[in-house]
Amino acid sequence: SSGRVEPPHLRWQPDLKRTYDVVIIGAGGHGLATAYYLATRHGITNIAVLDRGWLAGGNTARNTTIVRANYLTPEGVAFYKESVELFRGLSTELDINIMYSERGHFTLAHTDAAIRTARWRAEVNKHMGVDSELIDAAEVARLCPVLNTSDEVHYPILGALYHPPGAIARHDAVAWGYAKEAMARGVEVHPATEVTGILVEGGRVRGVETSRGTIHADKVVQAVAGSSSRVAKLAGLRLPIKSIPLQACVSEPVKPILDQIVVSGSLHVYISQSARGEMVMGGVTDPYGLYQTRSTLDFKEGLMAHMLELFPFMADLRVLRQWAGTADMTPDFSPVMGLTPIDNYFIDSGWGTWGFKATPVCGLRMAECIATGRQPEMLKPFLLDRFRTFDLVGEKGAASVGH
Ligand code: PYC
Repeated sequence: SSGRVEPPHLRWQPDLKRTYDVVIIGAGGHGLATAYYLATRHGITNIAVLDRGWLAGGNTARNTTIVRANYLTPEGVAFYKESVELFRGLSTELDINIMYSERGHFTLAHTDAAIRTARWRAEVNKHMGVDSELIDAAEVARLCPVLNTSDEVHYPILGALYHPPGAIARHDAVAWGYAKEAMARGVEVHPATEVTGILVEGGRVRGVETSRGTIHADKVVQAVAGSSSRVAKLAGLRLPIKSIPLQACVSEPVKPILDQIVVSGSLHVYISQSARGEMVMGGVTDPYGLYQTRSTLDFKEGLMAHMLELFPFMADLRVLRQWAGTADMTPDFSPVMGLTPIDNYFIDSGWGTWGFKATPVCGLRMAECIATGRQPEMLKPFLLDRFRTFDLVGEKGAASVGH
């Protein structure tokens, strides 16, 4: 969750060529996964992945590492189901231990409305072959005994959407694995290389201007999360995306006590215990748009008030680190992927508060889109054009994060 050091097998190429087949803007998990699948599934390796910062230093480093497929819409469930399947094989495929750990995921319900949504999600999930079930408070208490299920709280737990495949993973290792395997096949990764312009001629992309000079490319992809609107603007595109800070923190490490991932959409909190014992926690998005990754006292006070009701044992724990990422929110809470009005310019954005868990499937399907020039079936619901036709994919009901 912070303070990472890049492993020695990632060696940067000092020289930037003047021409590539594909330029990927953004060396986070999504951009690197896209490069990896272009190389391994489509034989395209003349690729430069550019980043104004460093490898996986944006939202890949800043999320709370939760992986799940318990979405609300059939489109969302199908998409994240494939991601969970890919995650399960990723340590082997990338030859790096991503520490994938299936914990079981609880979305607590404290109101009748939340119970209704949980039941709805469970039914859609089961229909799509995803393991989710609505359980009552007694079952929550049985499965997660450290959770305070008493009635003597502000918001008693009425039940939960229980999703056994819910997992956590070592987020940096996911990015490192994709980077190392892509680079082993000839892909170049260039940190400290900012894209300052996008070259478009006759409705088609031709390359990018960077802080290290002009690069010509047949195809250009943007995978820049919180910077999506700013980068798209360089290409002349206006996105229906707001960038909003999302804060998180970890406690000092303690011995294993919490096995599960526990989320309350109503209380705006989520928590899991990492392999090294830290309680990894997050809460609601900030109430305004901002390109800033500072932490606030207000966030921690709100988060801890609810956390202590759910897990009274945490009263003795101290906060060890805190940070924020920048969530690129769409109006329907679903991502934007694939083709754009500019030929050969592709977009991967709109992840809001759930991009990490999409890393493998997004990379795989974006690579397919870029290689074939066609929108893959699975990505059709997520076209940018849906905001023009008002064909939205409403996923707000599946958010773990309050907004
Ligand atoms: O979508 O599961 C999620 C999530 C947890 C924290 C932020 N997003």
